[in-house]
Amino acid sequence: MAKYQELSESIIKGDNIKSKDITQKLVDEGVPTAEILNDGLIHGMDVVGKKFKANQIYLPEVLLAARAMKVAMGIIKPLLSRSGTETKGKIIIGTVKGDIHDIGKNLVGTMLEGGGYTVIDLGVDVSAEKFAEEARKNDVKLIGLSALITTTMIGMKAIIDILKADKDTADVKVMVGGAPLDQEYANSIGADGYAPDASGAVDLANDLL
Ligand code: B1M
Repeated sequence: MAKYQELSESIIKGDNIKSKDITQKLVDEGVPTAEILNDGLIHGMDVVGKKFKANQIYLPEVLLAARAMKVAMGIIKPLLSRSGTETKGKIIIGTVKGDIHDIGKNLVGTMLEGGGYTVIDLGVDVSAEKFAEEARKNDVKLIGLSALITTTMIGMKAIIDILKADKDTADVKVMVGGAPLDQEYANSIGADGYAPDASGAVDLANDLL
């Protein structure tokens, strides 16, 4: 639809003024947040990824696209998260070591908050030791790992192994996600679950906890 195409274009062109204005306009018009997110913003970012892969654009353009996405996300984030409701429990999330992609992880965090969980976001480039330390400190029952690069998703197994090796964290469940992952990979590293997208992560958390 034209309204989403314009929004996608603003992400592809890295125009953060347009991405902000169009998102705000769509919100004001009462367009469902999920449609703004999936048909406009994420669709635009998918095109950016394809162009980057095909060497049609380069890192600076991707950074501009990420900034345009972040600004738009700032508008819809409060609409995705639910405030003032009782929490269903604590979940730690983070992007694994060596990886600085955080747009998807942040979206997962926002949706989990919207789903009623308290989210402890460790940020990006998080080591296995840090995940284990924070799990012990915060007494959480679920950790969510995100990875966007094929070389960093391999690090997820080390995190699961460290958690399982310590009696204090052996029962902590681990869910994984990120563009290069699938259910088969999640099974192969001993993860308790895999979600393909942010809303799937909420369903999975509800199942696991
Ligand atoms: Co990067 N990058 N990038 N990048 N980047 C990818 C991932 C890449 C696929 C692009 C490409 O080549 N087509 C490629 C990886 C290739 C591979 O692994 N084989 C790549 C590369 C190579 C790199 C660099 C190495 C480039 C370089 O320096 N030469 C570098 C990495 C640096 C590092 O991390 N050490 C790099 C850097 C960057 C930027 C900084 C410029 C920027 C990131 C900005 C930021 O995140 N703050 C960036 C971006 C924006 C991308 C693309 C274009 C878009 C990623 C994104 O945000 N998508 C990406 C191409 C692509 O994926 N199409 C690409 C939108 C987001 C909503 O989706 O993150 O998939 P996604 O999250 C989804 C699901 O995956 C899922 O839910 C989310 C919502 O639906 N999900 C979970 C994610 N985590 C989950 C966790 C869960 C459950 C679901 O449970 C816990």
